[in-house]
Amino acid sequence: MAALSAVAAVMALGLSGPPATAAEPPSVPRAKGAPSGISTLADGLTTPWGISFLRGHKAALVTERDTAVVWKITLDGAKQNVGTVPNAVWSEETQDKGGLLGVAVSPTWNGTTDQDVFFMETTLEDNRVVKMKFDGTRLSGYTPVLTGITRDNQHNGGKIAFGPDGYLYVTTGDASQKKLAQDKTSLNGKILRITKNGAAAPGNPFGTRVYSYGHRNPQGLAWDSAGQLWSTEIGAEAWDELNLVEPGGNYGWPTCEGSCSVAGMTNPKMVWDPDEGGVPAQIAVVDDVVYASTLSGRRLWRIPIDATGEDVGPATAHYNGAYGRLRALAKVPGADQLWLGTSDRGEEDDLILKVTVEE
Ligand SMILES: [Ca+2]
Repeated sequence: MAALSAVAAVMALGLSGPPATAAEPPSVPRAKGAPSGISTLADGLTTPWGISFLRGHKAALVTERDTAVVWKITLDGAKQNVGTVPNAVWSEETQDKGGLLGVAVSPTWNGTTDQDVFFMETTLEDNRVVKMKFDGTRLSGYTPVLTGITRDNQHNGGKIAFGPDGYLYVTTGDASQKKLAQDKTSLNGKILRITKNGAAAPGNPFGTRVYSYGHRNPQGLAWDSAGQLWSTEIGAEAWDELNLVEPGGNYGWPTCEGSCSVAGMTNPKMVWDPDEGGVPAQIAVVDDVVYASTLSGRRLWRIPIDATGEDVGPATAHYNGAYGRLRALAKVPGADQLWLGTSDRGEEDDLILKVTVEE
């Protein structure tokens, strides 16, 4: 019933939500994880897509989708262009879209003996995960580690993140070819789990790179305190999803969008109507509260994981429409804070916002 109540809460908020310019619904009580402050950390950006912290170094790498530029941004908001990732394509004219997507810094990066940073990009040939070196100041080198993921101008997935197990998780879209999502031999429509060399990680459910399947366009990856993986996914017309991802799980696409009762397919823990505050992009977890940024929804959702640890309670929406489309999202290591990026603001700069949440 928890899932149903979460759905009901979402629908209620969507239907009776505050005006698009309200900074925060007045009815939201102060609660664990409620956003309590927001400020601009950095400006002058163009569609930031990914954020990955250089742990212990008071800074993060931030990717720009359209320009393939990578910024180093410090906790104080100082911003430095550290280079570009080769071969990423983004063209409105030719509709070669995808661009530079996610970034993941090696968990043991120190700038000297470990300089590895990873990116996912859409090239003219494929979607791929690549490795570059970062010495703290400049990017160099370019080594593709996983190529041949079918490219698309829309459903590219693109999030990459190191899990608590030290392996790299990668979301891939179905490339607008629905059948690929159920094809366990395809890299598309999946969450992959790979080594730093792009090989299948040890212990994967099918002995391949596939960790879970039946995804349409998964975007967010984050782990809770129990080490469980959560992921947001953009659906078609009906429902977007928040999933609790188990190894080997089949998340339904294209047979199911949102919840259904097909044997062997795993239902989402929460769904959004894309027209009612949905189209979730990325997620972050702080103290077992999941936060989800939304694109057309233009709001930040706060979704508490409930006492069972396997379901979520009622969700609340914040900053409805105040900053435009919201995409890049990451927890700041060691703080009850999020970095949240605006997206696609055109003539207006995009921002990285700093959000503080209640302990
Ligand atoms: Ca699904």
